[in-house]
Amino acid sequence: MSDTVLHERRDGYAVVTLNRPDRLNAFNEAQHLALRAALDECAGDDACRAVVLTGAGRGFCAGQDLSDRDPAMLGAAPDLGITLETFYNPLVLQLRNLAKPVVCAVNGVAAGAGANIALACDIVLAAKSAKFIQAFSKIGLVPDSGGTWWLTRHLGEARAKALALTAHPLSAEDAANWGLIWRAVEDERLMAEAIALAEAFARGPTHAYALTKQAIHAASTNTLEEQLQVERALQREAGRSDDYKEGVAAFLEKRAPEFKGKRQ
Ligand code: T3D
Repeated sequence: MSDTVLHERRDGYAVVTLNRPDRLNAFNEAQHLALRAALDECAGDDACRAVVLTGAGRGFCAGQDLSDRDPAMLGAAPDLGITLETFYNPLVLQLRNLAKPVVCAVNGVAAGAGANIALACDIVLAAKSAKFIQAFSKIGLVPDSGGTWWLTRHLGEARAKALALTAHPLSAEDAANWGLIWRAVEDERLMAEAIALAEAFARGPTHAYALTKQAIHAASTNTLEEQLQVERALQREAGRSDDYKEGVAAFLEKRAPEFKGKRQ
């Protein structure tokens, strides 16, 4: 695998690191392909029960590598609809639909698509020094990689529009206080906290986590009546799993559960 992404398998989880630190881990094609491959590997490995996504160096990700878009080199403008369709949109959906928890440890600036890829993860922790920047308007673009969706849903139109139109750098603490991310943590605690979450998830009921993700995703468009039906169907499935039997038995026996993370 290309070294634009580091993929470390640990006991029960994986740490995936964007690794182009001299470009603040901006995406070129190689990094896109390597990240997709790493996530595919995590998805196909039953023993990998959680993923931590982070960045090498002082940034998390500065979005698209703009040196690959230099008009002086390219001449005619590329069709950005095609690059979204080919690279960014599938990546967002891959992160969101991975059937195991994805923890994003935002170690530094997250700009453009880099901010929105972070928001596609299930739990976002950010170092207090990190910032989230919808940098698109600075270069005449529209927020992509789900940015208009996450911002509007999490923050409402007023804040979504202000962040997108001004490219205001949102501090990690404001992002947490506004409900855009889970928590802002001291810089030196970031990886320890992300790893602690992944270790806990690696011992958890993986299939129930996948169903929980599905239910929460469905809630964003469903009526209450529809959502109650979704919960009924997913709970029926969770209730048939060995992990559910184990969870109840462990509770009654006053011991810690030993979840296997399997579907059945
Ligand atoms: O094109 C398509 O396929 C459509 C999809 C688009 C998705 C997008 O993400 S569009 C948005 C692209 N991203 C940006 O516009 C952000 C550009 N970067 C910045 O605004 C700033 O770098 C930051 C605010 C992120 C950080 O600022 P700062 O002052 O902390 O760092 P810096 O000095 O600007 O950057 C450090 C180095 O990284 C620097 O290189 P150098 O001078 O040390 O050799 C800089 O050029 C490089 N870098 C940062 N971001 C990018 C980048 N190089 C290429 N592409 C980048 N996006």
